[in-house]
Amino acid sequence: MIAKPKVSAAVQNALGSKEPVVALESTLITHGLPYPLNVETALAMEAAVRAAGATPATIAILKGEITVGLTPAQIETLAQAPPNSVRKCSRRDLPIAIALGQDGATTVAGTMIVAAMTGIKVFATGGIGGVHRGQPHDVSADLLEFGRTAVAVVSSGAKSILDLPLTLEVLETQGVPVIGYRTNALPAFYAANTDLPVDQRVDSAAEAAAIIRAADAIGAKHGLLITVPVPADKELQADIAEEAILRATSEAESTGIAGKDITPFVLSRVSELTDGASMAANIALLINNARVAGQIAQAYCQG
Ligand code: PSU
Ligand code: MN
Repeated sequence: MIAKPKVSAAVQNALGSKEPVVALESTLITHGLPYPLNVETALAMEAAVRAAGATPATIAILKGEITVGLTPAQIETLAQAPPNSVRKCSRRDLPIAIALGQDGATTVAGTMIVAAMTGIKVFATGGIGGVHRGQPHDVSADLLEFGRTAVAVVSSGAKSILDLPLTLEVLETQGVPVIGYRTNALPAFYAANTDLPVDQRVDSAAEAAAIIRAADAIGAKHGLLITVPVPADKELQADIAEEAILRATSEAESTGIAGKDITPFVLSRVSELTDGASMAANIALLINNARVAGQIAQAYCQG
């Protein structure tokens, strides 16, 4: 028996009439941002998707049930949940959360899996997981998911707390195209640019949608990464970001923070070290990525 996601009426209707839908993840709500910024940002991302003419589908596991299209009240409940009471669900965690009837927040990998099960092609987030610096064997399950799940993920690259060249290598190995939306260089999450080239620049949602359709047409089983730079007025200067990241990652190492706790720790520590500037950048890029994803989903449906 295949577990059927519980899909909201709005999302079901949109999918049934081939209207654009954008998947949104929930780990950034429970592990990425503090309350109440987390709920405000999640709702602002949904509004940005709607303003672009698409239907948002925020995804989580609620009491063991895969839920697609959370209500604002469900988002609020997740946002207020005490730390560590909601399981961070990547691929390996999904069956555990479902079997035990737990609440789970889906990561990029977890959300890609549920989006694909539901028939949603476009997904917006902040930054994907990648290869951790100094720990080339800590490869986020997000990266491997791109190799086997055909969803287009709109993000500001991989979080710059990571080793970006190694992250690109893992994507390349798996045949995942890295597209730059109005950029030639891979964005670095808090900062708009790196010196790493993307595989292809596109300048419109229509061009991005054409590449997703071509991937469908050749029967591609893998995902696509569409990268969008952080809005210029909220960008964090690369050297300031870098200094805070280096400090936070070395603190994580010396205090023994490991595994799935590294990313949440480093995100919140970098925010403290930059007096909240990194969080302002994170929120701005999340909302902007939701808007661009809405436009791409729209163009995809029109093709
Ligand atoms: N983007 C954000 N904030 C986040 C994340 C993405 O702006 O918190 C989350 C995503 O859910 C992503 C996860 O899958 O961070 C990566 O965690 P890890 O490095 O442990 O795989
Ligand atoms: Mn990891």
